[in-house]
Amino acid sequence: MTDRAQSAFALPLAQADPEVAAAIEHETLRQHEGLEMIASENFVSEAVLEAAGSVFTNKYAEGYPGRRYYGGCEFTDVVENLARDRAKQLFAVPGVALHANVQPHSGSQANAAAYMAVLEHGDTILGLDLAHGGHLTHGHKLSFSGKQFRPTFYTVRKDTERIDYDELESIAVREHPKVIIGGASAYSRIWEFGRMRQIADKVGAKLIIDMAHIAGLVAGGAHPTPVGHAQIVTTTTHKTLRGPRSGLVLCDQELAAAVDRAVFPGQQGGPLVHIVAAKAVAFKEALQPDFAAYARQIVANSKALSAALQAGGWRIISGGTDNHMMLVDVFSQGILGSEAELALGKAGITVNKNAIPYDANPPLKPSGIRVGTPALTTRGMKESEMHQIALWIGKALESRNDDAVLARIRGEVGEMANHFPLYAWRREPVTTAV
Ligand code: DSN
Repeated sequence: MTDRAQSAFALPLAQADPEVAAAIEHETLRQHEGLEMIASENFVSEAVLEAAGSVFTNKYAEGYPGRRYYGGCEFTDVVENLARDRAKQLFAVPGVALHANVQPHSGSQANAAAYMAVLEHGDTILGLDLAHGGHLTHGHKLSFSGKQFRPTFYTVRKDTERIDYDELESIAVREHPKVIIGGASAYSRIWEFGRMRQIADKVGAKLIIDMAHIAGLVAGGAHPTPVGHAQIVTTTTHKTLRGPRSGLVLCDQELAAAVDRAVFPGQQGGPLVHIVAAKAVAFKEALQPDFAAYARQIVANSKALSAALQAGGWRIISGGTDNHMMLVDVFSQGILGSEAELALGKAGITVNKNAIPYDANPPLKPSGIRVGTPALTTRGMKESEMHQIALWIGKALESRNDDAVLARIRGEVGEMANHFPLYAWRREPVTTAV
């Protein structure tokens, strides 16, 4: 390496690339100053952040520990084995011989691998309709899952806005799926995994549960586990589980070889070793006793927020929540989800517009917003903060066309956020408007 290249190589980001450095600084401020209420987002610990930014980003490691296609994998094997062992420990169920694959880059790739392990092209799958809270990879026509397989769907009931397991059973009997998929991106009620396995067994299907949204609640004992019911469980690692953005597959030992082959070389090449290392750290954190308290507090905060919004006159889909999130039917008060997202954004509260079941409005201008509590719970907020946030949400939506009011709320939000600091290097109260 020449001296000139050597010196450029060693520059800190702020000097090497001021534009990217500024964007990171602004994003840091945004995360610190606002209220992050997107149900699928969270804040990782300093330790997870450090592992994700480590020199493992430089390493290729196709294969699995002890069976690699590259040299120099001795330390990669250490972190991948730690991640696998900790994932198994975290989701252990007595009597279940669990296998873990920690290499999927994302939840979508975890799902693709799960399907590849047990399905042939053209097989029938049965998942929760995207318009009723399901996920793209559960059979949507624009996703690989809807193109490679024959997708069929179950929905929530119109009156209860909850899954009707009797109806799911009738659909399964009629459609003969080879796989039934449970799990959702926008469903606030407890899943009956045992009932789903009975239905799957009745029609000769395998049960795959995508627990991405609730994995942290499962790990912390705040939601029943799908392990022991589903033959394959997939998840992302960055939502309630509070790890880096990535994926994980858990399965029975008898499917271990098929799942491993489906992840690599079936779906992916080299794993992202820095992210595998960060997953190992996150799983260790989730194994600590205080993670169970965290998971319980996420749900307590969600219930408190839902009740406070209802007290303010807002309709919550299915009448409440059992988990980390809720769907608010803002259109019942004449407001589009897109308008609500914009107004709340101006007030420093980040949520996403979301379709509600049986939505008459289009996806980009739906009737609802999705609101979640995992990230604010990580910051240490509790029920009293949720009550205040419900008041701000109500005021911001009511004043959605009044930028002065929204700016005033944003100031109050920033003040509260400063009492719940995020990262050590961002501890000083932030006053700079971005
Ligand atoms: N995009 C994720 C969510 O927000 O729920 C699901 O993958």
